[in-house]
Amino acid sequence: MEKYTGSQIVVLEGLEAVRKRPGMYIGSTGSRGLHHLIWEILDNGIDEHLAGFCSQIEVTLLKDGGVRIKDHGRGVPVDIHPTKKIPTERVVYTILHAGGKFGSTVYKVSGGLHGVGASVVNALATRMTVEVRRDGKVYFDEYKDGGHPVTELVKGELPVIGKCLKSDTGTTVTFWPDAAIFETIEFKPEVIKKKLQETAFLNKGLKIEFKDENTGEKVTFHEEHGIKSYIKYINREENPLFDDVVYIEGKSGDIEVEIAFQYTDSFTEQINSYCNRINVVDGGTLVTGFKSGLTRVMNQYARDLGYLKDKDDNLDGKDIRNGLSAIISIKHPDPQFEGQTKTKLGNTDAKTAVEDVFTQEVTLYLDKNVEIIKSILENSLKSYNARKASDKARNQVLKSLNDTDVKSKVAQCSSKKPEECEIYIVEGNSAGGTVKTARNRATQAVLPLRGKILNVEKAPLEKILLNNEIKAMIASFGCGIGEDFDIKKLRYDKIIILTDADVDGAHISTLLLTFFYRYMPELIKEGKVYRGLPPLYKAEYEDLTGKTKKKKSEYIFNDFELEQFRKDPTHKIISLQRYKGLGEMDAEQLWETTLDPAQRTLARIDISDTVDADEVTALLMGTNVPPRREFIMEEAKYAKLDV
Ligand code: 0RA
Repeated sequence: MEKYTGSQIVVLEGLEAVRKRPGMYIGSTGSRGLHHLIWEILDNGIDEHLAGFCSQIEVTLLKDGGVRIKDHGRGVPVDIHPTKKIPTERVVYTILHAGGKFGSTVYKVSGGLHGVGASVVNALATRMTVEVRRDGKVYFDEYKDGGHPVTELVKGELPVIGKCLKSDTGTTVTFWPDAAIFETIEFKPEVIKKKLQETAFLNKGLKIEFKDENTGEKVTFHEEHGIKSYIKYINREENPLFDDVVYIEGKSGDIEVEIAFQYTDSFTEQINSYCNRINVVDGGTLVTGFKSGLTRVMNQYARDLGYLKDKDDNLDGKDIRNGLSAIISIKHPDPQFEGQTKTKLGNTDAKTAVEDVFTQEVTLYLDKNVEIIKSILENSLKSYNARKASDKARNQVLKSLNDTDVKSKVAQCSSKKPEECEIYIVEGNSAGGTVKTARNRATQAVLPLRGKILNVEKAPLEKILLNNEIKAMIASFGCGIGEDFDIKKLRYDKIIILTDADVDGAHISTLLLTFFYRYMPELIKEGKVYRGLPPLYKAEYEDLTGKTKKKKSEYIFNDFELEQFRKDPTHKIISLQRYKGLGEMDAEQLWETTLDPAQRTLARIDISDTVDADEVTALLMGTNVPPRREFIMEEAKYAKLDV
């Protein structure tokens, strides 16, 4: 082993600091921190790509737990460093570089945990080897136990272990993470592939190969169209409003801007932003610039194309971003990352740059693609109208929730423990009255509905929400509505819709479910909504199985069951009562058939993606409501659940 010179000792003290507080350098010593080691080495290769010298990188998981990252860049310089007097390669891998890259002219990477330097990886490895291919020679260096060099220098220089073609240049780093530092040293192929895929999208043209020697898996990531392909990938399971992905690039001062976007019929907004390829999860100035540019441009088009009649009328940014998927990727020479996690860009010039480039370039594109503008604007207007209507309605509803006439509609239960409480929403005042008498007052609340709620096919949304019964539901559920909805505040474990088994009953429950889908979709997603299944018939019969005839009675829940019952030779039906409605049952009958948790049958309402929601929505709600593919109702399959 080599004797350390004075300067080497200082160096190793630096790496020792990394080993003492690894979290400070790589965020954590868990799986995330472990993978960070790979990203750190990978970044060096990507920098070479950005500088125009590297078009391929290979990442290989070795059988012995190591990982190898081979780039085809220029190769780390191996000459003697002018001040440190050791091979530059050793400077790179043993001296801490706080942010920024060693004298590199490419875009500086700083903030967060990025660009802490390859020496940090060395510090946290039991072993690391570096092979440099330059000038037709293969140089080699090796470190052990947290960055201690173990290769004997030859006349102060790195040993040459072989020859290669002059054109074959690059750096291969292999390291084995230290199990004494990390909670786990198991690399996860899925995590790595995801990162490599993202890296390929953000570095168009760069070919990244992944190999896992443990499984023999081999994948290549290579995206000729960069972030444009990224958008296609993000939207792969959505319905785009137009086929094209709009792609924009340009420069403003020193700042390079690249933007890709597309719209889908979903109701979400997804903007992924990157500065110097670092995902700025919390956005910041670059996102603000994009948003304000988009809002301005779209409002201008809306006015020019006559979508906005009043010159003071404006589409809200929120409406314009409805269904938007966008990637913003900028390169900034001096990024300032802010916030606790350093995941928000702070540079104000980034806002101006993105806004300027976007506005200028997108206009050039959209002027030639009027169909795209139209579909964006129509989509925005749909959202605008729906939001206006529902905001107004919601505010009115929320204001009146504490009115006594709203509160008095619900017969509450005495328990305040949501996990044991349920609420029956019952069709008809008379049935409601019977349920109130029959129920378990401790845990079962009742909301009787007077007739139909409203003909929602015709009524505008705000009217639906002004309905007192709907208000009573919102008030008694306790979890708000729409954007303010919070399922954690729900006062009941089950919401049970109880209607007559006829057309009107089916209609009422459809209206209720539509309302839930629209404003409280989590209720259905979380499986909180049920349909109570009252019996259709009560049969009095003689049981012929025994020697002595016994008179018995049985509730029958549907026509299929009735058919089976009739066919059964051991049954001699004396009388058959058909319940035309819940109101025909007395309290005792209602309890034992429909309310008693030990005997009743409930059908859980679930969501299925198979129905075309647009049609269902249009049918049920008229034209005032934007379609939502996510929340599609499916009538409960009357499978008997024992709940
Ligand atoms: C500084 C200067 C030069 C190359 C590199 C750094 C470099 C570093 C790493 C780390 C991993 N792979 C790398 N590839 C290149 C250019 C030196 C020259 O040829 O002039």
